[in-house]
Amino acid sequence: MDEKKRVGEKAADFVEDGMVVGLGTGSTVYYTIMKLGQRVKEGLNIQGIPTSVQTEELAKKAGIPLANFKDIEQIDVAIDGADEVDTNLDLIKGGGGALLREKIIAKAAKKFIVVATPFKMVEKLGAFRLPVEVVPFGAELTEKHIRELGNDPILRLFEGKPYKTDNGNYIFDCDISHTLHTKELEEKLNMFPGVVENGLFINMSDIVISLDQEKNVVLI
Ligand code: ABF
Repeated sequence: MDEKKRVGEKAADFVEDGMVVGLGTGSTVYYTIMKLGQRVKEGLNIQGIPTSVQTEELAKKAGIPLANFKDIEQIDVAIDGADEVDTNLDLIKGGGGALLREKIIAKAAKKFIVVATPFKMVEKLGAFRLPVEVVPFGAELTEKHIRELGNDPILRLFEGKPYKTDNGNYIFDCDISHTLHTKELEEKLNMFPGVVENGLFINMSDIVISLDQEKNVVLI
């Protein structure tokens, strides 16, 4: 889609020679990765750190050299999509199931850039269900804890079976539409031992790339 392409490709402008780049997952950052692949062919020297198996395969196809965590000192910039972006630039992520690796890499990056078409921009987070990644062991118990918080967890399924993340975990998609304090919720959910991580990315984005009403690319 043209909007995703324009937003995704713009993010590639923030990548400079010698950088280690966190490569996000999804259909918008797809265009960032393709653009970076093109720039690599033209001589750009970067190393990518993928946030999912899917992105690892895409980056390899695009010709982007990949790094191991043990070989790098820092991640200069991470670029990723989002499911929702609010007016504080807080995010819901994880619709694609890659939230854990996405958060590890976004947190570690010196700069975190989000690529999001206008459809993703909201006043308040929560129309999209919040993905919460949980270990399969005792998942019923973890589900109960999340339910007690009032977040109506629904186990994500794939072909009739529990969906498994790249880390072998399950995802509960949770209703947070009534939540006013997202930072508090992010922390509360992660306090349950069975929860690995959740898709609230609060106070993490440095720049959001989107389109304005005239469809110009804008940096927010
Ligand atoms: C990602 O971007 C995920 O967290 C999210 O599910 C996905 C959705 O974005 P897109 O519309 O770009 O595929 O990083």
